[in-house]
Amino acid sequence: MGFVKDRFKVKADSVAAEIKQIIAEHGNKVLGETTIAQAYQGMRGIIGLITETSLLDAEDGIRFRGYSIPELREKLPKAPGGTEPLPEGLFYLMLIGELPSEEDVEHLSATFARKSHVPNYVFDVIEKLPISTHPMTQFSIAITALQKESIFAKEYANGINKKEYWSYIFEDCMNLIARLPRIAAYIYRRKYKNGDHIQPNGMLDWAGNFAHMLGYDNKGFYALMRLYLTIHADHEGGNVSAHATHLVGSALSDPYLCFASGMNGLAGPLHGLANQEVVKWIEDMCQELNTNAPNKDQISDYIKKTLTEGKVVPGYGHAVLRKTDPRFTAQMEFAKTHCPDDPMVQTVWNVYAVAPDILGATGKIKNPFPNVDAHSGALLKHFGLIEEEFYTVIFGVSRALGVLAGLCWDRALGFPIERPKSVDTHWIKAFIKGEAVKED
Ligand code: AMX
Repeated sequence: MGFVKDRFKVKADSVAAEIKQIIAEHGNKVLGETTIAQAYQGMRGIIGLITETSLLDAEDGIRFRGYSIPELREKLPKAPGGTEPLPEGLFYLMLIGELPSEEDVEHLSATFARKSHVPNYVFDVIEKLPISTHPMTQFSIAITALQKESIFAKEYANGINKKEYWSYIFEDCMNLIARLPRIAAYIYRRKYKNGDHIQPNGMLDWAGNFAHMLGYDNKGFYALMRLYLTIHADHEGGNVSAHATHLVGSALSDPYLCFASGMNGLAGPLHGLANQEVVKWIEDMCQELNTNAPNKDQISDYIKKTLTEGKVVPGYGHAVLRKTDPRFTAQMEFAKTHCPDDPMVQTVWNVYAVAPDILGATGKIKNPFPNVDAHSGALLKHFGLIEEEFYTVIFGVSRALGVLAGLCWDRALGFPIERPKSVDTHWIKAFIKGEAVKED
């Protein structure tokens, strides 16, 4: 795998030594209290995970190894003549902890291209599924089928020293990342383009080749894919897709099994499926109002109606963020350059103009601002990728970069099997009364 793997090992050894010292000297220091409400309500705010790749601040948004999204758009290497960062560069940053050089990114692009072959039996598995199967289900099944290729699983079965786990996990992660665009594009072309598949172009970067295999060979779409696959890659460790990947990995399941689990979580409407839901919500609104350019009053009424019907307004709200998501802002800036007059893009902006006040006025929605999913669908639609059921798969291809870099760190740092304590409501009632309850 070459110098990236060697550099990762050097970094990981040094961080592992630091962590050992931190635990020895400060292991008993209290990180926070846990309340009954937190135990019942999704564990919000409990610090119980270590994720080295990125850190989320409620006000500032996501930072990857300390770098914000605007900084990354400026500092990460770009394709020749390109305007947006190459996601391979972000992967390097998350893995190694330092900004890559142009050569580092070229090396990763070439490595992914070289490793991208997908065995035919995976396509056969996809072909056996009904064409109507949701693209995320097809994606998850294909990733699980590919598990047969896991080097870690084979070596583990042969018997390996704990100290070597990280090395095989690393190889599996690289192979899986390399193969995902081909699998995703295959699912897209099978479902929406009559199985008219497009062969990979090994000269292109990871995102450019994905755009090419999807069938959108234009500069604007290449730029969108590079931006999209960069900004969706990671959002610290507690979100469902990252946490699921990490949790399953703690049982020493190989990266294929872990990532399929993460994708099954990303497929939920409160997580990654929200990008598809946003487009459906806008289209339903336009259909009901019989216009493709609803005005702000009409949009306000439709938001209120959605709330009255007990539904969520997709693309708004967040478990941690308390401001407009910088990933939304990055896409808005991209749209201002590439497609400011697109009717759906304009509607996204008009929703943004009115939704925060209405959602805020409910008094219960903690974050009335847009998240990443509020904008992405309108951009994809603009470039002709109109099949919104596929959007979460693109999110998933990107998310692989973060969660699999995280998995490499998990094994390199020797993290143990994850097993938080759970209790039942009987236990909680006894605890409230101050009675002792027997624990496992
Ligand atoms: N529309 C309507 N109601 C909303 C809302 C929204 N956009 N966001 C939150 N609420 C409601 C919650 O459903 C909850 O209602 P309840 O008390 O009746 O159960 C109440 O407001 C409090 O929720 P919260 O603490 O503000 O949010 P949360 O941490 O529980 O949930 C999230 C966060 C993202 C699931 C939620 O905001 C939501 O459902 N948003 C819409 C779906 C969406 O856009 N998801 C994508 C998130 C980003 C991602 O992972 N890709």
